[in-house]
Amino acid sequence: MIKKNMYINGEWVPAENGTTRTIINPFNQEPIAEVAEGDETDTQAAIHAARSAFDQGKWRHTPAMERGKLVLKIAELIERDQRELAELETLDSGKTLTESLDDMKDIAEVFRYYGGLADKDGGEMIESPIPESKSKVVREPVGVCGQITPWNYPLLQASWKLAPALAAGNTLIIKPSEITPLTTIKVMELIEEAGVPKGVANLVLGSGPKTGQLLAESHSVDLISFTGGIETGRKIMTAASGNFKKIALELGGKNPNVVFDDADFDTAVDQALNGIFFHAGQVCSAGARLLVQESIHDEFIEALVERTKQINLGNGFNDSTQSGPLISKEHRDKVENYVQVGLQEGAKLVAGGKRPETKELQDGFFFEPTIFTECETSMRIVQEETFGPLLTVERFSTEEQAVELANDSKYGLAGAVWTTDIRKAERVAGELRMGTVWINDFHPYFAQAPWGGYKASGIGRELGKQGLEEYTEVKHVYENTNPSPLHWF
Ligand code: TXE
Repeated sequence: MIKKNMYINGEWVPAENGTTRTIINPFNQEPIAEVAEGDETDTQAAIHAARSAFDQGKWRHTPAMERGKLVLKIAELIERDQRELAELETLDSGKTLTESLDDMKDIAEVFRYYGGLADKDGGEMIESPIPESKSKVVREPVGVCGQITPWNYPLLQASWKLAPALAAGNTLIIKPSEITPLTTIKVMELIEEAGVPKGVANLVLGSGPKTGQLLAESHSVDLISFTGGIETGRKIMTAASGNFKKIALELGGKNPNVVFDDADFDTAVDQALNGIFFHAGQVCSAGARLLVQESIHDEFIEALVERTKQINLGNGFNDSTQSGPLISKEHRDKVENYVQVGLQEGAKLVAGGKRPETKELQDGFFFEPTIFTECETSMRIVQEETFGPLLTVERFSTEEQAVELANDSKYGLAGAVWTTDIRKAERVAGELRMGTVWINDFHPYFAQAPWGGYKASGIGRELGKQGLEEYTEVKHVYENTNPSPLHWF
């Protein structure tokens, strides 16, 4: 069994009070690891280490090019160990190994992108309106960053936070989800191997209320970056107000996938399936709300249901598996409960809606890919994030109605539009109130483009240039080149 500790001030340490947590495989509930379970005392020690490393250490004064090289080195180490990392991710999250291997490639690219970007912003001279003066604008690291990540893309989400924070010269404390810490622990080992100075990157393990909450509250932390659920996001925002620390929140979505009748039918069906059922719907940008134009509705649903029934659930380590289990018992309960909600609201269940009966899947947290048709926008199953393999289908007749329905949500993370009329696609993309809009595609994201949400989907952006800027403060330095008395008084 894997046994792991926390990484605080360059040392691997158990929890101060000796507590540990057993990590289980969601495919069969077998224990796979025993890890330290920290609390406020350990979190405080990590904050102190990061604070000292920022205030007294050399890290923030290290030339950006040197920091960039270290981040590039981490990318290389992730690539070297990608197989081990992918296997750990599949063990811990249940996702397929193919998917985990793809994640590791993306993760290495995220480190590589920010490693390369570290020294590209040399500040800016601006034209001062005052004679005999110089004015420049520079970016500096924010300071100590608290980073809290979820369980659906454990290492991917961590990489979006770790790489830019390090490239920009910050010190940090990362707290992965208590149920999926294994790949983040392994990457912290790689960060140590790469030679990042002690105290710069710290890892705390434990529950949200006992560790993450303190990161959000502490006045010694300058920035909190969180990816997770909307209710936890609200708590973090409130806690962060104590010292007005910078906040970055990614809080999920209920993302519309809009299909017009002139779309390439087979491609749109195939991608609608992928949009929702990829990783059992446990994706913040899952296309959980399908909006289909009236004229093709019945034919589209028929094709979709037929394909949905063929999805192969199983062990993420089997090549034939297309989708793994849900992450936990609690999470499956939540998804299962939404099926009852949908039925009570009058939606029509046309696929799934229950746990699979297959014998080999009984010990895992599996749930069948589920589709509800005849949904109304006002229904809870349409408005609330299920975060599981549950698709709701609404109908629309006109372009205006499609836009109106798609925007009728408190969320605004992502959405897609399918049509062969590119002018229409661009009009609709322009009207959607979302941080990402895909035209004739679903799910692509990459290190070079910003990711984040409008409305209740969050605050700030990760990835892209913006993802680095989030980890910087902007300073204006003004110099009078010919100082003389004012004689005002
Ligand atoms: O998330 P939490 P949960 C959504 C999804 C899911 C719901 C709840 O709808 O069903 O959220 O999932 C830490 N202070 N998303 O309960 O609690 C926690 O330890 C500080 C969307 O698992 O938000 C973990 O590290 N931190 C999402 C992290 O917050 C706290 C991905 C996320 O857990 C804390 C995951 C506290 N008081 C779930 N309480 C997305 N945006 O992609 C918990 N945490």
